[in-house]
This record gives sequence, structure tokens and C-alpha cells, in this order.
Amino acid sequence: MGRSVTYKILEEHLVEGTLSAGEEIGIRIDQTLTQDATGTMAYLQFEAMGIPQVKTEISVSYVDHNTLQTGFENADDHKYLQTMNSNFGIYHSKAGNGICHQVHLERFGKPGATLLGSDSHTPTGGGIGMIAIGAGGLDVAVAMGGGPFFLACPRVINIKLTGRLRAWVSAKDIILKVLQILTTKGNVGYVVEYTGPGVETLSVPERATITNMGAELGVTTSLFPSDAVTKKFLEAQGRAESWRELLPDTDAAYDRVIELDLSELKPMIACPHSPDNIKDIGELKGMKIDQVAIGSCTNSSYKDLMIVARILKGRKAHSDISFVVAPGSKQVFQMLAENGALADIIASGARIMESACGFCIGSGQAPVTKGISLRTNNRNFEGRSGTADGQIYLVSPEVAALSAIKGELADPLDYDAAGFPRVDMPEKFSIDDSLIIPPSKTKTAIFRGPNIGEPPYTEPLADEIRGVIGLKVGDKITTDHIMPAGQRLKYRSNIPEYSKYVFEGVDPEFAARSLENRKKNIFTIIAGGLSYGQGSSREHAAICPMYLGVRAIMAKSFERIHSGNLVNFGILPLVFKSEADYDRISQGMDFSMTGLIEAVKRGSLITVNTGGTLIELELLATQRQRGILLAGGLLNYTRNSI
Ligand code: MIC
Ligand code: SF4
Repeated sequence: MGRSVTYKILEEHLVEGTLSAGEEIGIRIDQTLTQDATGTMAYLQFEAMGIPQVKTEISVSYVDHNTLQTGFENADDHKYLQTMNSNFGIYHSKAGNGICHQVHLERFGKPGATLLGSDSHTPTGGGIGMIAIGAGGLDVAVAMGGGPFFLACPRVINIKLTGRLRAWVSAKDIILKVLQILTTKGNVGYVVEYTGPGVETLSVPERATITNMGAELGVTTSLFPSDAVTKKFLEAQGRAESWRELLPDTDAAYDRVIELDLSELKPMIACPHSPDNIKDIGELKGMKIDQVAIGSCTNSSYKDLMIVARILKGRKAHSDISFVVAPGSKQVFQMLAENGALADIIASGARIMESACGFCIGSGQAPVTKGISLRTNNRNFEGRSGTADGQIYLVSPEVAALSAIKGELADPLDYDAAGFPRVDMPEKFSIDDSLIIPPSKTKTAIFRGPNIGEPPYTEPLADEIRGVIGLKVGDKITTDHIMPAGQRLKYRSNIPEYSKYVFEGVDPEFAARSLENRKKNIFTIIAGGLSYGQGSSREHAAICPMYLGVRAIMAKSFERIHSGNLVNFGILPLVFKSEADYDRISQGMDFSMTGLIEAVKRGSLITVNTGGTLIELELLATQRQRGILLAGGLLNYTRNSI
């Protein structure tokens, strides 16, 4: 049997284990990326490991999530990052240079390489034929130190693309269709690999839109082959030497094959509050809207924004809506300015935002109360926009631009196909890396303002833990529920402060109650449903609960990045042996767990005694992860092994 692109890259990078689906493997990481909101913790932890220089081929630190600098906290974080990066061999992409995934694709991505990023949308790099994986900051810190990244050897879903997209249907509609088929649940441990004759009809940024939002499936990553289209893209970025061809064997083996005829797809929309709540635009067209926001790492490439500019040219945005546009990178911004497209966007009445995450992470542009907002990003979780009852719908840039003009949801299929603005990829991108600061050759002082805390301290696993079921939640709890971003983002480097907001939108008393308990040695368990920990890779969703005294999560199932983060910070991810037990638990019950050290060592079932009722749970951890849990987290474990 031949090999998929996925297995070809894994084979080249395998350092531990064997390539047998489901088994734990360790792979060498060539490149890493971080962003400011996860980066400060990642670098504090890297410093705590005592390794003088990164050992990767290239490590890049981006500032893109939190650039508002309202107060000193952001500015302190940025200065810490720049001065720290300079000392440890890390490239630093300054605020204003663009969103990490967009810039990494443009300037650093390399077919066939592995990339580990402390951001769940790192799989954007799969658009250029990389194995690009999102993980917690501590995992990225270990990879920077030359340690392998451990993952379950994936099963591969092959999505075979045929045909060609019709006018007005876009890459966003492909991934929305895939989300409709596969949903956001039940895909842990899979990689999605795109093949088939339809692949060559898609440019690199279109492929990257698909692999980016593939994160919402909960898969390990998604990727495309590296072909002549990839080569042209890299040549246009002045990086021809980074290209290599990487195609699946004609008889490559896949675990599941899904055929998708691009010519049959329609414009689609993801409705509140989940990226897999998909409808055809036709079902909702005419819906009155309050806001349109175009940008984010999903849809802010040169091609995306040129299409938007052509649609807007000579037209005005509807007076009832708030309309914002954020180019994904300085390169995109500059090219739009140079060719005049920016003037068309400005003339339409759009507010032009910085090249940063901005509205996508709830950092500004919160919609009006109960407001309906059409956005081109990838997540529409409840409350993430900054307005608790905001109704966020996810669409393509084409739908967003047409709707901005109409003031209501527009169905592009009502427009003439001949009027669709076809935009070619440029022969040459405008290249100016002056906002990417290379590391310095000499050691300089590292800036640490009052907002820069200590890396979190964890204790080895206790043999006996007692406490209370502090919270019971339902299915699909996202890390945005656990650790809100938006206005609270500025506390990412300050664990005691950020911990005050754990589960803020779900139970505002949870944090204070748990911390009080912890002071009395009463620890906390959280009970959850299916797919606990969806979404963002933020390891704060493990660190801050740990700080409050959370020692275990019992859930029906977990998402990959979050369960890894829980282990990294010494919290036990426990899966109900019988899902019916979930119903036997209620918030406020006392619990005890005994004989934990032996049980974790042996990997046997863990029994939680809640008021006399015994609940059996499986520990979701490999042998290596059980060692990490015993040590009280990955930092202790790594230190012990150094
Ligand atoms: C996101 O889109 O949710 C984020 C904000 O980029 C996160 C990272 C973070 O919370 O800092 C992610 O995707 O991992
Ligand atoms: Fe930034 Fe949004 Fe992309 Fe996350 S999903 S990296 S917040 S633009």
C-alpha cells in the first residue's frame, strides 16, 4: 500500500514509537510559532527549563492577539517577548506585522516540515503541505528545547476534491461543508488530507482557509499536497528554495474517504453558537444584520481582500450596519494600499482595523446587544465576541461584502455569475520583513514589568484527594467558556489575576468559591459532557483551574489539545466508564479519591467516591503522560529528566 502525504512527513520526523494508528509517537519539530496571548507563558516556561538557545530550525514569536495597549499590560508583555526572544534565538514579529498564521504561511512555511504552534489554528500551515499542529505553550517550549512532540499516531480521513468552485462559492464554503459532514465532535486522533483533481484549482491561501478552520473539527491537523500551485506561491514570496514536491502515492492508504464535488457546493453559513451549525445561505437570506467584520486568520489574505475590494468598489456599506475590515498581514495591507484597493474599501465606509486578531478574539468590535454579526472568522462560540447575547454567523468574504452593502444577509447566487470578481494570485508579493526582528548575537537584558508573573508552580500528584464537585457543565464546553479572552486577555501573564475569571460567563462565583476551598485543602473536580475543552489551545484553561485547586475533570469525552494541557499541569482528565454516571453526579457533592499514585502508575481505573456512590473513570493518559501526572506536570517532569 502507498503512503499518504501525512505519513510521508511523519515518517521523516519520527523519533519515538512506530507509525501504527492510535499508538503514541514522538516527532521532531522543525519550526515553532507562538503568539503574544499564549507566548508569554510559553517563554517563561522555556526560561525555567534552563536551555540557552532554541534548538529548532526556526522559532517565531508573533504579537497579534492583544495589540490594543489599553494600559501598560500589553506593552509590558510585548517588550518582555521582544527582549526575551532576542536572547534565545527566536525571531520576533512585532505588533502590526500581522496575524501569526497568515504571516507564517507567507514568510516561513515550508512543505514537508513540521510546525508546532501555541495556537489551535496552527494547521493553517497545512495549506502549504506542512504537518502543522496546535498545542499548549508548554509543549511548544519543550519542542523549542529540542524535545519531541508526542501525539497519537493519526488515522487519516481523505477528502477527495473533484470539479471546480462556481462563481461566488469560495474556500470558506468548502470547510463549512466539511464541518457539516464531520461536525466538531468525534474527530479526535484524525488528520484530514485533501487530494484529488479539485486541489489544483485552489490557491495556497484558499487551501489555508480550509486547513485553518479544520481546527474546528477537533482533528490533529489538516493538510494539502505540495504541488505546482505551492511552488508558484513560494516563488511569488521570493522563497522558491523552500519548495519541494510532496504528493500522496497513487495507491495511498486512508482510513476513510469522502468525495466532494466542488461544482455542487453552495454558499453556506455557520449559525450561532457553533461552527458546525451549518445552513445554506438561501435558507436565511434577507436576515437583517447589525455588523459585518471581515478579517482573521481564516479569511484575510490578499486574494480574499481583493475580492472584497472589487465587490465594494463604487458602492457604500448600508448605513444601519457597523462594518470593519482587518487585513491579515502587513504584506496584504501594503499591497492593497499600493494597488488602490484599500481606497475602494475605505470609500465604501468600512472602518479599517490593524492587521491583528482584533474582533475575532473579542478584542474590540463587540456587536450591539442581541446584535447579528456576520464574520469571516472561524469561531462563533457564545460570548466570545464580547457581547453575551451577540449572535455571530460565519460566512465567506464574498457573502460578507455583499451583505455589508445590502444591510441584510445576501445570497451571492442571486447575483450574476459574470459579475463575480475573479482575482488572480500576484506574480510577486510585496516583501518587507522589517517588522520581523532577528535574534541578537549577544546577550541583552530581558524586560520584566509588573505584569509579567512567574511560571506556574505545580506539586507532584497526591495519593489521596478530597473535595467537592465544584461545577457541573454540559456538552461542548469550549476553552473560551473556561478562560474568557476579550477584556480579560491582558492578564495572560498573571495567573493569580487571570484565575479570578475562570468560568466567568458560566458561574461567576466559581473562581472565588474554589480558591477559598483550596485554602482549606478542599480540592475541586469539574464534571463535563462530550467534547470538553473544544477550541482554543490556551493552556490557561488548565493552569488557572489548577491554581484554584482543580485536580481532576470528569467528562464524557475530551478534545485533544485541552486534555494534553490538563496533563501538562497535573490535572487528571477522567472519562466516565459509563456515561450514565454523569447523571448521578450533581454540583456541590463531596468526593474523595484514594490510592491515586498506584492507580496512575498502573493506568488502571480511577474510582471517585461521591457521598458513598462509586464512579469509575478511565484516565485519559498514555504511559508517558502518566509519568507527567505523577511528577505534577510537564515542567517538573522535564526538569527531572534534564
Ligand atoms: C483562538 O482563536 O481561540 C485563539 C485566541 O487564537 C487561541 C489562542 C489563545 O487563546 O490565545 C487558539 O486558537 O488557540
Ligand atoms: Fe487570531 Fe482569531 Fe485566528 Fe485565533 S482564530 S489566531 S484569535 S485571528
